[in-house]
Amino acid sequence: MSNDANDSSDAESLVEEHEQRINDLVADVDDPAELGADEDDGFSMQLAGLELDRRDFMKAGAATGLASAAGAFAGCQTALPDGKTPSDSGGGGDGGSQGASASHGHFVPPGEKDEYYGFWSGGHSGEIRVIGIPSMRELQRIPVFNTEPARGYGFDDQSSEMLEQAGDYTWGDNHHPNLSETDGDYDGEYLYVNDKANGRIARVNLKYFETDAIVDVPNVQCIHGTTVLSPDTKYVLGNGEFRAPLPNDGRDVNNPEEYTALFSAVDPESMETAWQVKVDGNLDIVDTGKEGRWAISSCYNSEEATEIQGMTRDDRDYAKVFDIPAIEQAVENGNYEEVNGVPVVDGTRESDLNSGDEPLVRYISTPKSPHCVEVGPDGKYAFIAGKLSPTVTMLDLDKIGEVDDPADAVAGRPKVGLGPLHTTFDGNGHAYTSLFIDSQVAKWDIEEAANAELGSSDPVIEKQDVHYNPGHIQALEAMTTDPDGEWLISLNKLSKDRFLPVGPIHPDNDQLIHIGDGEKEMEIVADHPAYPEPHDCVFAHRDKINPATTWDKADYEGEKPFVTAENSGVERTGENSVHVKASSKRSEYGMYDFTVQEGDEVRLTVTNVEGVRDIIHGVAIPEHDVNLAVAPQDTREVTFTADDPGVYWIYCTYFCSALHLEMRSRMIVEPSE
Ligand code: CUK
Ligand code: CUA
Repeated sequence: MSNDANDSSDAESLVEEHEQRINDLVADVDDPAELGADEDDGFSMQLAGLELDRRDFMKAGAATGLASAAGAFAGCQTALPDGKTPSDSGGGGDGGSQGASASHGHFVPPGEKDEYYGFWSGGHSGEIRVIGIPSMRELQRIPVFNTEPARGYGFDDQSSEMLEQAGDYTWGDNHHPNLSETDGDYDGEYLYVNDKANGRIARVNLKYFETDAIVDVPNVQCIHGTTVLSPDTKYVLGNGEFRAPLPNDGRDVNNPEEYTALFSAVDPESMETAWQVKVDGNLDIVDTGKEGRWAISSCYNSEEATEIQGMTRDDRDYAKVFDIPAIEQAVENGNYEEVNGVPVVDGTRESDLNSGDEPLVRYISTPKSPHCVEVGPDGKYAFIAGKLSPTVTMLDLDKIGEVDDPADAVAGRPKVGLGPLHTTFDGNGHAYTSLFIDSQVAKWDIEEAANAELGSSDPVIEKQDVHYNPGHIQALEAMTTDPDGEWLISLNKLSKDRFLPVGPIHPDNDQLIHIGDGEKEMEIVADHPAYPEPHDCVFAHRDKINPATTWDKADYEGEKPFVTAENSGVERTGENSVHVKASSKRSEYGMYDFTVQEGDEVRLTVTNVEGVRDIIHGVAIPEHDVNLAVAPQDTREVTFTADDPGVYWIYCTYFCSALHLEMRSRMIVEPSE
């Protein structure tokens, strides 16, 4: 096992080595063959009295000197009306009136509400974060693949059983939140998100802002790109990124050429895996057309290599276009192999199912290790960012089913800058692409790109420096058929010098950028530190999301009892088991104490009988790892064993009233003899 990257040990040569590798890999679209030698990529920025390669920001280890350079940088290109740099005009993003830009305030005064919900993936925190736009205030966190004491998630029986059945992992790496759609617009019902780490897809119920289902997708190790099938959420689609033996049961471990990547479709209601498609190469990001037929995935490892040198060898990879109705037909016709209970259809290039006029999967050559796929609001084009090519490839989705050679569906390929990762839209004919290596957002004209020569940079209208190294960017409702423009978020991977230092693990930096209707220049108005590592976010106007403010007990009728003060009590259910039921209200539980026997398995059911919003009662039992959070009209249950005799104070963990501290009960565990 050799790994060249470890050969040099001092920090400086590691940086040089990385730079060299990137320089060697970043392709020039005009002539990919010629790049990769030692030539300069020609990219530099002219600053007053200073010429600095944009990527020098990647190298700078110390904040010293960087801050001033960054200021100069931002100032040089982003001309604000008053000549200030973005950091002068509110980059601090502290939410005060000083924090709002002179021209485009994002400040939401006390007592007023944001216009948009933003749902952020939490990366390896495993959670979804709800952030108000434009204030950037964090409103809520929804635990998904993690456990969360403040919400009792992973503590009560229901959520811990769900996590257990979904593989019993202690974490997940969520990247791509997607809102459910009806008629191509957000219906406010559900949010779906992937777990890249363990190959899962979860569903969050937006009535309660709570995870209500998780599927551990069979036959894949990781689910990366994830999307719902527009326009009516027929499936949740997930890309298996890591190629592995199928099934991964010990066969073919030393034959990587036999490994395979799978494209999976999950039923959004039952949350079961409906079918999978085996493909050549790997699968990275996915989006769908607006009419329910096409799903387009990127592939960065067409080489099917197992190490970085091989994965980046070729100058071309693919976009893969899945024909959903054709796949459904193949499944219906029985043209599949069942693996671990799931129909797996063969969508490799050699497959018979791919030979006719209606192939299941169309392979379209694309430069080079592409990353994102996003379909524009009118559904005409899919935009595939080149990552190691400075271009975005536009696929004409109307043509895909008509042309003999799918390559003829390529409708444009503007050159936008170095390290293009993701594209978003303002609904007025502009695309915005994040440039990871250049640390910029490029705004460009879609129709001009369709008319320009491949590789032309003419369609680029403007570039905005961001700080630093953006991944996803999202504009308001950009994934619907009717984007709202106005604001764009750049989810920057690195924050470097932008915040007070907090040790060597830095926050990410989500920057709020005013784009208006796309006719004016972009303007950064806020920096927002984000706990690592959000990848993507999605926005919905507040009119489209209607959460309940208290529970509706009809939603759990038949599953859990509703416990009032009158029916609180202890019921012996077996020789070594009891069912304890208690109501809760300000400021007492249904019982001041209850008694169980040493060794009893205790099922504890607690209802919050209040109907007043925002009055939550907690249930903590010291030394038993018991922690419930019970919202008004909700009931939660937990099962544990009373192992050791003694007295255990039960207390409420939410400061619910002036008598909150007195809101207590005693669990008395009597010795067995
Ligand atoms: S991926 Cu992270 S920046 Cu998982 Cu959508 Cu592109
Ligand atoms: Cu109930 Cu504090």
